[in-house]
Amino acid sequence: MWLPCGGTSNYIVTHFRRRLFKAYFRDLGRRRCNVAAFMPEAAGFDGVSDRSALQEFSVSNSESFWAAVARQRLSWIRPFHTVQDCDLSRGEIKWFVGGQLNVSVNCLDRHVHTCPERVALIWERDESGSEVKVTYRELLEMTCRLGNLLRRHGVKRGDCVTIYMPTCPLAVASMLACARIGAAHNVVFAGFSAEALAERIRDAQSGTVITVNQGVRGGKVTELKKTVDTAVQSCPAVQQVFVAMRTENPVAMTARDVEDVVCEPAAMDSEDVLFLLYTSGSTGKPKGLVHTQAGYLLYAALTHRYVFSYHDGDVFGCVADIGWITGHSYSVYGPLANGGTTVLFESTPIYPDPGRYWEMVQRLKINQFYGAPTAIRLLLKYGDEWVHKYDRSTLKTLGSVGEPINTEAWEWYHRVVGDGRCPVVDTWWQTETGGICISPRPSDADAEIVPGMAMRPFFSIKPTLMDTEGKVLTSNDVSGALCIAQPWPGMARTIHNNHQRFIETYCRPHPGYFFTGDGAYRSKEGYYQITGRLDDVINVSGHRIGTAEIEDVLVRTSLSPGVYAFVVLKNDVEVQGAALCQQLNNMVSKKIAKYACPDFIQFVQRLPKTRSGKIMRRVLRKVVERDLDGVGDLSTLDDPTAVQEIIQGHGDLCGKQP
Ligand code: 6R9
Repeated sequence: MWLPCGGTSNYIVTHFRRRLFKAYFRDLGRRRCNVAAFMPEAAGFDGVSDRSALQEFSVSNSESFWAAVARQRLSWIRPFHTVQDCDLSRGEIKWFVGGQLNVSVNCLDRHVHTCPERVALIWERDESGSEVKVTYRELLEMTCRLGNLLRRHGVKRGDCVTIYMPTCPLAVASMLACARIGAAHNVVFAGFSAEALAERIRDAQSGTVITVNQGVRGGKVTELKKTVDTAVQSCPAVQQVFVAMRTENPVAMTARDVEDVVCEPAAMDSEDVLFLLYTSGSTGKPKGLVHTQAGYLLYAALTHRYVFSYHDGDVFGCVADIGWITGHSYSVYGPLANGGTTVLFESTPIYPDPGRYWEMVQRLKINQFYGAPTAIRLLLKYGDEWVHKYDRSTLKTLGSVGEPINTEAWEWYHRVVGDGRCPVVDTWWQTETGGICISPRPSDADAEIVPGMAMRPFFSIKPTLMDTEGKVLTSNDVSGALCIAQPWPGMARTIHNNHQRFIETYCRPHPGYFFTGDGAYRSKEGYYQITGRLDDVINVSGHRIGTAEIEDVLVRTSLSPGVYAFVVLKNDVEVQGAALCQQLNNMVSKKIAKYACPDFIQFVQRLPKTRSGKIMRRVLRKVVERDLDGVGDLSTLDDPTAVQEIIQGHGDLCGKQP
């Protein structure tokens, strides 16, 4: 329509503009409101109107992002004055400087004020069907009693307490009691030998040990107290050992003095040590990675909330042992900081039968299930019936952690366990990173998830790939060494008593970046896929290739093997020997390239693994190199007889006795 010049037209145009503007702002308001409903802090971030803007903001304004989140999500005794003071090249990392808080108050007291009877812990005991629930009020009482007990026995702020206990409420209360009185904890996996335990107690200079009389796992009793007795013989600094009775109901332990249930929390500086956790190094001694108070807790809480989409009232089922960083961040600190209900799993995936996880999901009405690919692969072998038997309709998110999850296992997890309706989050992180760094979620509800890919960086995480010369790879569809380009609050601060080793391992390889030691591929779409430890990269005919890539192909045959190729067969494999080798070689040749075919394939019963299921590849390499003196730290090995079998088999295969 033609409009004459003059007032009318002006009016129409302005009116039209106004309507347009209104609509525009309404829409903006809605988007803002959406992103603020997703994360309330986002309302205060300039220009952040949707989730991708929020992600960008968190990376380019990481200080403002973390400052807002820290103020909103932690209770402070004294506010911080400096958000961060970091120099990655010198390995100096400080967050929330000047701030004081108490981690146990953040995990307990503030929830006791609002909802004392909410269940904090569900202890899924080894004996299936005998779970014990512990409310926030009860857990605070247990923690305070233990805190007072430790204080009465001279444990002070800055001391280190070693906890050698199975996954149970008392172990959690012990961790929190340390946090309450300002002592650091050092949880040692209760499957480790006396020697491994002693080494960790000595290195941590720990004067106090907390343990239980006996452990029970998979129906087997282990003499934990006896192991401690043996260990402490070579630990002159140990002055006292506290022993709890595993058979006692922890809730029944409450009949003591009334004053005991109050334990004054220590005001801790943000950068005081919260805990040490030992992880095996590639050579020599295990490393005691050090995490501090505020940054670690905040990072564990935020990742727990957003990666798993954890909401109030959900039951979170992380089946990791508390002796692993996964148990620290996602069975204890993350869920409790968020006031959540968390499952403590004491058993194994196949006790009393391979339906254990799913029967538990049904009985405890678990909403998020978080486990390791090694267990998923094991259960897959037993078939779908064990899963179908149980109602899994409460499940909303499935998580995987610890190693690359191969496509077959991912698909089974998604299709069979999750009935194809739950997002599967393959979460990449390390003891060093404190919490999840790369994971498909958070992202839009309908954003694609690619099987076996960790995909997207978490808030403020800036992954960077380096080529072999140490140059930053900027394009997509490339592989390189995975580094993280800026500090984040959850990262480890040092290696206990060996800052030099910290610098050399993580800071020196790529100055200004945190070096993870893992390799990764960035896809055409910009998604990250972890290809495994860089020392697991093999160089065949000049091509660098991650062992995970070959494994993924081998596993997709109906045969299910491992690596070198060291190959573990499923029970029902009928083809054997040379014919089988040929078949495997053909597969690799077709799916990757001829050059990637293994020269030797050794069939083995099992592989040397750590307790958390990681294959100890350097042990395999040393066997092949016949350098048995050079195998390094074996203290985390699950079953040493596996190594003997492999040495024997290798000798047979190569026609020589080892
Ligand atoms: C949390 C944890 C860390 C190493 C890490 C990497 C491997 C962990 C992974 C993964 C591929 C994943 N890893 N998660 N590899 N995809 N989703 O496992 O800590 O015991 O310190 O091990 O585990 O190699 O560097 P930690």
